[in-house]
Amino acid sequence: MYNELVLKSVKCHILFQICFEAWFFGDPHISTLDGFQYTFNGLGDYVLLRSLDDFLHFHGRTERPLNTDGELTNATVFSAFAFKTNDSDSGQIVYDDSVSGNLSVTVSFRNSSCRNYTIEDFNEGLDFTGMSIERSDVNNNTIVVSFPSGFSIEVTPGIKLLQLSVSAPDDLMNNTEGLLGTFNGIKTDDLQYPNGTVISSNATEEEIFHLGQECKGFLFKIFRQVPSLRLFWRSPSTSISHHNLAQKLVSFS
Ligand SMILES: [Ca+2]
Repeated sequence: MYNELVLKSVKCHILFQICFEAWFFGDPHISTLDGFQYTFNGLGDYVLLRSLDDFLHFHGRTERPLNTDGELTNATVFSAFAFKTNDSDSGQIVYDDSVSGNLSVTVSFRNSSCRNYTIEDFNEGLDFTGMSIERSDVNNNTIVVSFPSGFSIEVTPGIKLLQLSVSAPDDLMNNTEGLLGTFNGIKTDDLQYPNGTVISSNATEEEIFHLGQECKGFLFKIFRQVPSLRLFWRSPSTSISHHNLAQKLVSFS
């Protein structure tokens, strides 16, 4: 971890940018770019971060993992991420234990063709239009996606889930919405409905769950308005009908 932080600091220093980081683990515990931490139990596709100028789009998908008997568990975990900017190719990283390294990467090029990769393909790093992807030289299970703006994501496979770390340049401040928060240096306003209504940073898990459902609804509204922003082109491995079970999965205390 120490070496990783040093490496990021060096990278940011070279870019003359201050980096802010967000991260989350399984049964998603999210830490926003402003450092607000919460537990999120939504099931489906969500806006993790969208820049208000509509340039950067970063989505995440949660699913219910299978247990050793092949049955769906009552947990939700992040299973896929998708990302693009308005002048880049589109990328998708999916947890896939049938491939080496458990990460299946698909890049959809601006000419509408696409190609699949595994982590070994990024040993030397590959440059795409508007983004680059490389295997981390700190943790060789990790894929690092970097955009020229300084925004970068690191995806690491866990046990039937994906872990994520995000670095954002200060240029993104006052220009984000989504589950990674309203990035402005203020922790207490990170949980906002898409209409801008702020909910309390002391919100219950149930209130946060409903916020997440709004974020999901917002994602679908974006799709209706701008179909090209449907970043995921692979269906979830669990049926869409399972999304209706989301409420039942969460036992709010
Ligand atoms: Ca904030």
